[in-house]
Amino acid sequence: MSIVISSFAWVPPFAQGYVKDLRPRWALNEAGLDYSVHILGDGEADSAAYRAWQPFGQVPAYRDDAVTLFESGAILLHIAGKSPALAPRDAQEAALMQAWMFSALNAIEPKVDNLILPGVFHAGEAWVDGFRGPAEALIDLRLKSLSGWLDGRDWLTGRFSVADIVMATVLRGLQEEPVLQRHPRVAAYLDRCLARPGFERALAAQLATFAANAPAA
Ligand SMILES: N[C@@H](CCC(=O)N[C@@H](CS)C(=O)NCC(=O)O)C(=O)O
Repeated sequence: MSIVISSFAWVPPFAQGYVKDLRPRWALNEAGLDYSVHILGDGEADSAAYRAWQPFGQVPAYRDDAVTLFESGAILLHIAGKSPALAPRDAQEAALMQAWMFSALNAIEPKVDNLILPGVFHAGEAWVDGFRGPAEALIDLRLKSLSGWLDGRDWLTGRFSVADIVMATVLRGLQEEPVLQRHPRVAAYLDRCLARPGFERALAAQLATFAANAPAA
C-alpha cells in the first residue's frame, strides 16, 4: 500500500508545527503505516493538477492505492478504516468517534480560530483587542462542555481514536491561552494526547520538512 500526503515545503515560523498535515502524519504513525510526502513546488498549490486533488489548494491532500482525498477529517476517517489502532470496534463507540470528530472540526475549531487567528493575521488592527473578549467567552463555553464529557474518561470514546487526534490538534492552538488553564481536565487531556509517541514523531517529521526547505537567510 503506497500512501502519499501533501505538505508545503516551508511555512513561516509561527505556523511551523501547526500545519494540518500533522493530522494524517499522526494517524499514520499510530496505525504503523508508512507514508511518503508530496512536497508542493513553487506555484503548485494553484495548479490544475493539484486543485483536482485538493480543490482549495490547501494541505493536506491524501492518496493511496484506492482513493484520493482532501479535508483532514475525511482523510482521518479513511485512515481509521485501515487500522484497529485508530477506531473503536463497538458500533456505538465508532459512531461517537465520528460525532466527536465533527464536533472538534465544527463546534470547537472555528471558536479556537476566532480567538487565535485575528492576533496572527490582523496584529495591530484596532478591532482585534475588542474581539478577543467575546471570542474567549465562546470558546470558554465549549471547553466547559468538553470538560464535562471528559469527566471519568481518558479519551473521547472508550479508547484512543482519530477523534482524539483531531481534537488535540484543534486544542493545541490554545496552549498559550489562559482559557485552557481554566479547564484543567481539558488541559490534562491535551497533555495526554500530545505525550503519545505518534504525535511526537509527526511533529518532528513536519518540522524536518520545513527545516530542509528553509529559505536561504
Ligand atoms: N479544512 C481543511 C483545512 C486545511 C487548511 O487550512 N490547510 C492550511 C494549512 S494548515 C492551508 O493549506 N492553508 C493555505 C491556504 O488556505 O491557501 C482541512 O482540515 O484539511
